[in-house]
Amino acid sequence: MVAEIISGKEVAKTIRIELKAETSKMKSSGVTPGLVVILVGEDAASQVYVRKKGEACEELGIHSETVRLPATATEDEILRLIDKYNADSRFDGILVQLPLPKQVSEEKVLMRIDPGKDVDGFHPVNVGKMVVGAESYLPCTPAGIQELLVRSGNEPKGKHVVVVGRSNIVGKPIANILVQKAPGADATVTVCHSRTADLPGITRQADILIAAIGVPKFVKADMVKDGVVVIDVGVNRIDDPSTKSGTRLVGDVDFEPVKEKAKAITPVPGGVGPMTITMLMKNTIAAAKVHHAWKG
Ligand code: L34
Repeated sequence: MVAEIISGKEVAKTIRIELKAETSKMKSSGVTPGLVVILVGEDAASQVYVRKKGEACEELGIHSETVRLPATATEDEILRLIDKYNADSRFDGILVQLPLPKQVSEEKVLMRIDPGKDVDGFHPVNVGKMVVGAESYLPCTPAGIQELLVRSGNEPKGKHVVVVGRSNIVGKPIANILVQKAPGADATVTVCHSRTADLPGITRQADILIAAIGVPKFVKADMVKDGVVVIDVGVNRIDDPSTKSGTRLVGDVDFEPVKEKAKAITPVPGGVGPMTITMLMKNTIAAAKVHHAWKG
């Protein structure tokens, strides 16, 4: 089997057209959604992601501001900034880009964000709502994965989904979302990680394999079964002297050989990444609707 390539870029484009229609309607009744993105430090990948978030806001008519703090910023400084934006009604969403420098507690920072403005879905209140299946802001990467599965005709219902990776940003939330008794979910979910015994034995059982472990080309062809659907969440920059920049983006999946066995697979770049950004836009628009009691 040679896999169909699931283009996150194309699906994201379609969703953005839908979202643009929403923001246009909202604007005509005087509501402009607003998002503030806080970026601490100089991490090169974070700079790229944050820039893309600003561009997506621009495209959809969402008011956005990016606040850049030096890597030496103190926890207190960041907490005070969050307090300021919690109280600023021009902003419906607040996002603090991760990772944060080591002197800053991620947990403290995320807990300071008003859960009603937590468009990342990282606040424990929203995490709790997600786990019990209540309505909440779903974390953007997992929400994007779910949307990509459904819109590409790969409904998770009744399927064995194997997640490789247990981060708070991807592994844990996607497992929770897909195990829910709900449309677009209803899967049987297994979560594997760095301490899993016989990991290949488990990944080979996957109907849908979600690779979010952060190791370039970790998933090899002999770790998947024929006809698997592969979602590659990894965004790893590796050296490649044959390119102009000297580097190249690869996922957590050994793409070429795995593609030969899979039914469908997401590429890197152009797979999950653009979906993450689009789900952030969706959450920001949803938050604005709540804040303005907008019924449309
Ligand atoms: N708070 N921190 C917070 N929220 C998030 O949702 C994120 N994440 C992850 C890292 N930290 C975060 C992102 O925004 C990962 N992430 C993210 C966002 C966008 C892309 C990848 C990861 C993306 O657009 N990727 C492009 C390639 C970008 C490039 O050229 O480097 C792609 O096509 O995959």
